[in-house]
Amino acid sequence: MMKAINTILCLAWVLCWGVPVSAGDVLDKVKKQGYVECGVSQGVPGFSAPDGSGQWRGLDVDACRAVAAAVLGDANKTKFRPLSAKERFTALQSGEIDLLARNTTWTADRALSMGLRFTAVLYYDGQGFMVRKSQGIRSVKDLNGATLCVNAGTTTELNVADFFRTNKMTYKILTFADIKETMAAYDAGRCDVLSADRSALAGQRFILKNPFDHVLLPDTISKEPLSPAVRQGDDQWFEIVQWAFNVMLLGEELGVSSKNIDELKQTSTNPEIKRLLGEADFAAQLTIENGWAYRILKQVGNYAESFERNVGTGSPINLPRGMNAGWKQGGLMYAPPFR
Ligand SMILES: N[C@@H](CCC(=O)N[C@@H](CS)C(=O)NCC(=O)O)C(=O)O
Repeated sequence: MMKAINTILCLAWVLCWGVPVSAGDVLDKVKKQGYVECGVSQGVPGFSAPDGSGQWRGLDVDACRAVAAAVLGDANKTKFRPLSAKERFTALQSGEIDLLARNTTWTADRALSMGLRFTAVLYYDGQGFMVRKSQGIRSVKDLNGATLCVNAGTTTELNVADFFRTNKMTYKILTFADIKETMAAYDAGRCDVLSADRSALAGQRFILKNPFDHVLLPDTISKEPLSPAVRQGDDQWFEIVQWAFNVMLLGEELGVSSKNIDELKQTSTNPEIKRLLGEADFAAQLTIENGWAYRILKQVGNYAESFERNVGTGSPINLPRGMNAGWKQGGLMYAPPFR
């Protein structure tokens, strides 16, 4: 009887949440395969997109590279699997990928009903709207009756429904599985509005035929805390992924960058920096090799370096730090103490 109940429960788990995973499983798998496999987007510049030479780049990509540097000693021991918004959760649930780092919003439903654990917000975002300048639209309140192009399987799609209903506005929505199709439909004039995370729109405009014929409306209609996610059940892997990112934040806060790290390792008397750079870096607790935080900061850099390189004002995406500034600068980026 008990066996039958167990089988049913197990089947229900597998059907709803995928293959069960227990502590240590993912790290063992990653060590055996020799790389960390990360689910990424099909191309969102600044977050995850291949550059001219086919190298994946972006904030999400760096979060993944940090994990590889920590657990395998080399940030390049990564594989990136492009996934549509719809495919991404199944790929994680089934264990096809070790980590999802794909401009994914941390929501209650995804955390509580889908067997996922979000590790740490790597970019605080919100949903925005892009329109053609020639349309003369100034705010979302001018969008009554508009046709919108969005990606299927996203919070974007759900927020549009809430927003238009709440504001008693009518709308038509065209949804596409692939971002390229969404962009092409908007570019071809099949819809009046392109809606997505603001950070994505800032990068996506460069895919349009005439990027500066379009304008991003000032309104933000949602919270989109973007975070990597792992499967529930493997606490050890969760901690590794979470602390790999925390180290990037701590590096910025403590002024440790890929450029000055070797000098600071020799000369710093700051106790937290000394712990971080190898004296007591909790490697044993994470069951990885000592020096993991050093490897992340040396090979990938701190959060400020990653932000500037990928999406900052010095990059084509040109996003200000805003909410994504460190807490000492009045932003939301805050890592627990390293002690
Ligand atoms: N953050 C939102 C939206 C994520 C999303 O998939 N956005 C689209 C529009 S920019 C995208 O990234 N598409 C890229 C792709 O299809 O690979 C979510 O988690 O649902």
